[in-house]
Amino acid sequence: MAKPFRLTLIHPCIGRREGEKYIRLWQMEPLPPAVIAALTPKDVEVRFYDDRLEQVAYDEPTDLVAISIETYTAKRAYQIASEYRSRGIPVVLGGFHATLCPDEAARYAESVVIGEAERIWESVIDDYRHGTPKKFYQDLSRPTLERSTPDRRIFQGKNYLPMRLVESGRGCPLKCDFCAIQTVYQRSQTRRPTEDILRELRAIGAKGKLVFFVDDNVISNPRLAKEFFRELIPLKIRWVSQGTINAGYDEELLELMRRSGCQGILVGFESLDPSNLRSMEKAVNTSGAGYEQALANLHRYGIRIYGSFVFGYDHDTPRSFDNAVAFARRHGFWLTGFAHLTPFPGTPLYQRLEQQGKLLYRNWWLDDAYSYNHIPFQPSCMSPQEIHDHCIRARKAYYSWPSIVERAFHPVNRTDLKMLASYFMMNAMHRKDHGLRDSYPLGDRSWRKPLLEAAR
Ligand code: B12
Ligand code: SF4
Repeated sequence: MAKPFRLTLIHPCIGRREGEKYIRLWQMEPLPPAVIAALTPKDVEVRFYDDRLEQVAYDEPTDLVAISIETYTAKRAYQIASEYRSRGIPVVLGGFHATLCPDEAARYAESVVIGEAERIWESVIDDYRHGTPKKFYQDLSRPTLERSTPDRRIFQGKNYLPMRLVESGRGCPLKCDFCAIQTVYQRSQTRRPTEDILRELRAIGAKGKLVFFVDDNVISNPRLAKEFFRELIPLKIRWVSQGTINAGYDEELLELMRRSGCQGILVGFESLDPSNLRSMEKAVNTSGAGYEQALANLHRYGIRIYGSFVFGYDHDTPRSFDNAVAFARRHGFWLTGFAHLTPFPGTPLYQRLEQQGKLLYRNWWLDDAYSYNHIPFQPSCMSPQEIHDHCIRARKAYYSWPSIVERAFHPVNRTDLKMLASYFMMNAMHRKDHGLRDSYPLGDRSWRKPLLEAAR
């Protein structure tokens, strides 16, 4: 009998400080390797290592290694790829960063998958089985998501946060200039068949549990979102997701969100300054009746808010940070992100900053001088250091105990004891996170070899 083909899937961490373990804080089940496992032919032997939680067994025999990369994990992924390739094992890279920078990824791997894997992954396996691999695999159109139910068997024995991650749709039709989603999915969205999602929710025993729909914008097509939420009601789950502020202007949508178990959504407010919102092309935030009205409506339906702000646009001043903290506290946001603007490769923002000569590194994600929370471009409004310091200060103020306790008393946060317990746990995790991650290295600092370049 022929030996089975062996595939090793890897989910890389961002990096590691010399001699230290990775930060043990936000580790949830990673869906990309589980979807790749589901697309892999059944006769292939699949193993999975999560580099955030465990040591990768480089010497374990395998025929092919597949690594999912994001921009923040690219350097670490290339280190892992080099380890395997120095042992003669071929590596395939895929995911967001491989799609945004395929030529760069191709320097450190035998093959690169550009875009979504649903229609092409089987042919990659087949080519490797027959010794005829190609350098690039690309699906130019968007696949349907009928085969995208993750194979969660790869998570067995790994200790993830209890929250269940489920995809209901992929992509977003909007065009915020900083967002990698709009570049990768070309401002489009696809949805998984509702039956598949409901089956998956039942299979993972989601009733009564907290589910995170990882969609980039769960309400971007209100008609389809409403149909989906109607179908969700009988399952009696509790869910959180990501969406845009216009959800707050549609009472029918809000009612269905509430009835289907929505506990909260992450909303990108990005800025309180309309000129900044115009430059980032976030028109959805300036249309409609305004933030105040939308938030009052969302809260009336019991929907908690994870607010997200970004700093570094031309009209930001030190006061913008204080205003954002005050706004988030006044509205009792469950959680809030205060992030600096990050130019991800391939985005309109990156191209603009590059043309203006404002990028401080050639490829910040690979540069040894760059680390997490550093601002890789020259903002017009303040110095990179000022933006960094104000972001840290905003997080400290927002996650101070007086602010956490004050927000806990907001009516939307104190209605449900289970959610209140989770409120304190999540806020405490954020409080810890901002100190731990500051200046965190990209790539493992103890890895000193040069990255192994592949044949072109
Ligand atoms: C859930 C999520 C998180 C969770 C992590 C969950 C976990 N598992 O631990 C949390 C909230 C903690 C998080 C954190 C961060 N995230 Co995040 N996150 C997501 C989100 C919303 C969903 C990811 C997901 O599960 N997708 C579903 C899978 C199935 O889709 P997929 O990854 O696209 O996979 C398909 C293809 O890309 C391809 N593919 C993927 N991998 C591979 C590998 C191979 C070998 C092949 C062949 C194909 C392939 O095939 C798949 C099927 O078609 C995405 C946005 C998104 N829609 O993907 C952002 C996203 C991945 N995150 C992003 C970022 C920036 C971050 C942070 C850095 C934010 C920050 N500043 O701290 C952090 C740190 C990330 C880290 N790596 O440690 C960016 C990455 C951008 C980029 N250029 O890399 C994204 C794209 C969001 C965005 N708006 O731009 N995140
Ligand atoms: S709404 Fe969100 S997902 Fe959509 S383009 Fe803007 S930032 Fe990206």
